[in-house]
This record gives sequence, structure tokens and C-alpha cells, in this order.
Amino acid sequence: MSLPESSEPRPALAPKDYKRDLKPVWCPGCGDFGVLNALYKTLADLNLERHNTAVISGIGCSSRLPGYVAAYGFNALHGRALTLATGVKLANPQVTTIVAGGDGDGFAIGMGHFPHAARRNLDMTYILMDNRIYGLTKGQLSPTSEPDLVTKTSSLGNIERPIDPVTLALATGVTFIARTVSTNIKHMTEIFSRAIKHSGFSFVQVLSPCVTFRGKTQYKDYQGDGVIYLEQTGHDQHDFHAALKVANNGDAYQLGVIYHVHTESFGVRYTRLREAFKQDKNSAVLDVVNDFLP
Ligand SMILES: Cc1ncc(C[n+]2csc(CCOP(=O)(O)OP(=O)(O)O)c2C)c(N)n1
Ligand code: SF4
Ligand SMILES: [Mg+2]
Repeated sequence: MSLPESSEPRPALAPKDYKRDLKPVWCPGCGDFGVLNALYKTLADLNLERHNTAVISGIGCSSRLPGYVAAYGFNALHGRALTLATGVKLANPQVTTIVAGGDGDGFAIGMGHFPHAARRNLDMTYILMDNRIYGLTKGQLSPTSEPDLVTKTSSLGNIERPIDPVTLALATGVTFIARTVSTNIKHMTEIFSRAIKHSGFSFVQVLSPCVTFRGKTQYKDYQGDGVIYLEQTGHDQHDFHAALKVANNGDAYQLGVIYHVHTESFGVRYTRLREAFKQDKNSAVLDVVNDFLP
């Protein structure tokens, strides 16, 4: 996160100050309400300036989220949230850039953009509101839908293997990876806050039930033995191999910070490169470029 420098202390904003008058049109009971409330709380906890915050999404029920936040916002084309957010961040690095959207938006049509956002390590936060279904278009399979799931597009059950977004994030080099659940506002708020404060690309998978096309099953799955809070297990979030083990172990959803490493963000590297170029057009630039190489 890049906070603008200011000598004047700013008045604290409350969660309600980040609400817009527009009321969410989500179905009663949709998990996305929890995500939105946790985001309001996070923005207030971090006391982020509304005119220096941008919330970007694609298309989907979840992608309606920017419309409900009193900050800059944009509904990009379906699957193009990360590309648009990349432009926002490059154009104005001072803007705290938050991307939100669904499993279909991010991991079907938008999948090609994820590895590039990860490898660039731009300083932004991507919140995946994962209901494991296409909600807006009325209940088709998504790339994160479970095997055997019966939907409108899989009347005999899903015969495809799902993508695990956290495993994919690990494989593509994301520098902060976490999982949380939309029924636990406190946990979500803590995770969002850490993700936004991370300098570099942060990814948070939120398990966010779709009551209309998944019934009550997801709410049941995300409680009791269905979830494990990593802070209670002694998980080492800096250990890549430990992160791979807990990402998708099949027994329960592991919640918390799964992986965290510090690597210079794109913005910091780029600034260093420019400074080096100003000072010495040849050797200093080479020094910086050599630093980038593995
Ligand atoms: C280019 C394009 N292709 C397809 C669509 C139709 N479409 C809109 S939202 C969506 C999927 C939504 O699923 P997800 O991203 O998981 O969001 P959810 O509604 O579940 O929150 C699809 C296929 C579209 N709007 N644009
Ligand atoms: S269809 Fe599902 S994801 Fe969309 S608003 Fe309704 S409950 Fe939420
Ligand atoms: Mg979805």
C-alpha cells in the first residue's frame, strides 16, 4: 500500500463513511454482504482517503461491489479487472488499488491475467469472492466448482477438476496469499488489512456462499470441522512448502495467511531503475537490473 505523505493529521473515517447511498441488490443471505462490510471496516481501520482509493472489478454479482463503496471504482469488462487495475496503479502509484470479483471473472475468462499480475508484483490487493459458481448468469459451473456438483451446465454432475486459487497463487509467485470466509467479519477484516498493507501483489480468497444457486450447503461446509484457522496450528507463513501443503489438503478449508514473502514491488523497482538512470546512464542501471535477476 502507498499512503500519500501528509504532515496534517486526517480526521478518522468510520466504516459508514465508505458506504454509498446505493443499496446492494444481492439476494438476502448472499455471502458478498459480509465481504462488503469487512471491506468498509478495513478501509476505516486503515483510515484510507476515499479520493486515493480505487476499487476495481469485472462483471458478476460479486463484481458489483465497487458500486457500493465511496471511493473511486470501475466495473471493467468481464475478466479484465486486473488489467484495468494495473493501469490505475501505473498511472497513479499513490492510489491504494483493490480488485474484487468472482471465481468466473478471475479464473475462467480472466485467468490469463492472473499470472502476469502475480509476476509483476504490483502493489495491489485482489479479493476473490469465491462462491464456486456463476451467480449472475444463474448457476453455471465455474472453474472452482467441486467435482460431481450438479448445476444447470452439469446435470449429471461436474466431471472437471477444480482449480484451487491458492495453489495457483503459490505457483505463480504471489507474494502475499490468504484465505478467509465471509461469515467471519473479524477474520476477513484482519486479513484484508494485512493484504492491503503488504507492499506488492496480495491475493485473498474469500469463501463467499451463493445461497440462491448453492443452497445452504456452503454455509454448512464453512463452519465447525469444515475450517481450520492457521493461527491455531503454528503454520509458518514464510515457508513455501508448508504453504503448498495447507493450500488444498482436502480435509478442511485452511483459513489465514498461507504465504507471505517480502520481494520488492514493481513500483519500488521501477523507481530505483529511474533514479539509477538519472545518476549514471550505464553502470548503475545495470546494477539495478542485475538485482532483479534470480
Ligand atoms: C465477455 C463476457 N462473457 C460472458 C459474460 C456473461 N457473464 C457475466 S458474469 C459471468 C460469470 C459470473 O460469475 P462469477 O465471476 O463467479 O461472479 P458471481 O456472479 O458468481 O459473483 C458471466 C459468464 C459477460 N458479461 N461478458
Ligand atoms: S445469485 Fe448468488 S452470488 Fe448472486 S447475489 Fe444471489 S446469492 Fe449472491
Ligand atoms: Mg462466482
